[in-house]
Amino acid sequence: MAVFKPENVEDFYEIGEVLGSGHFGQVRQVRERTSGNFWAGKFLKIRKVACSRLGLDRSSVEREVEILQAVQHPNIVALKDVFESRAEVVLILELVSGGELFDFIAEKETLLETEAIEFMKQILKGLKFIHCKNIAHFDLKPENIMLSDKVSKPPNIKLIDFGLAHLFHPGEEYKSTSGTPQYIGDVSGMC
Ligand code: PIT
Repeated sequence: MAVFKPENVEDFYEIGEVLGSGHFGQVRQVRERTSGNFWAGKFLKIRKVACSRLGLDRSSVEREVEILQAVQHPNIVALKDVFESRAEVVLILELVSGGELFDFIAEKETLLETEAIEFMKQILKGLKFIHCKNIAHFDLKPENIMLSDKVSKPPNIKLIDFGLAHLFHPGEEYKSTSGTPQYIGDVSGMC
């Protein structure tokens, strides 16, 4: 079971600028008070009343955290810590400051075939790693493929947002919540 620290995140981290936001809440830059190091804090609102439309179920946050803890890989954003207060859970994640792969490509005049190959290799390495652990991301899109920083050459790909990810148990039937049938391929031969 995932352990969420019951302490106040602000006792340990200074909260900085907003990096992104969505239906779940916000991702903000945070600074660890002891080391001065920068991280990303994902602030998730937790549903307090079962019938409310606002916030996420604690169980879905627990699932996201358990999946992130299982997927430590250079091409997947790392989870450092999890804090929990009355109404929110804060995931402390590796800071990725290179922006979205989509914007990186859009800003360039040309993308060489060798560069495209390098990006594809890194994306597929990350995906192979999670698929071999029976985990499917289920929300892979340009916004969720980021670059670690703006200086590395070649840039390092980081897959983010495991909010919809699912851990499969072999032999168990998977019921899609979206109603969209999901094709589950057999990856065992490549792991
Ligand atoms: C950053 C910068 C940023 C977004 C993120 C991290 C988000 C990361 C993320 C979100 C998730 C998840 C794992 C990672 O499960 O703009 O450093 O929902």
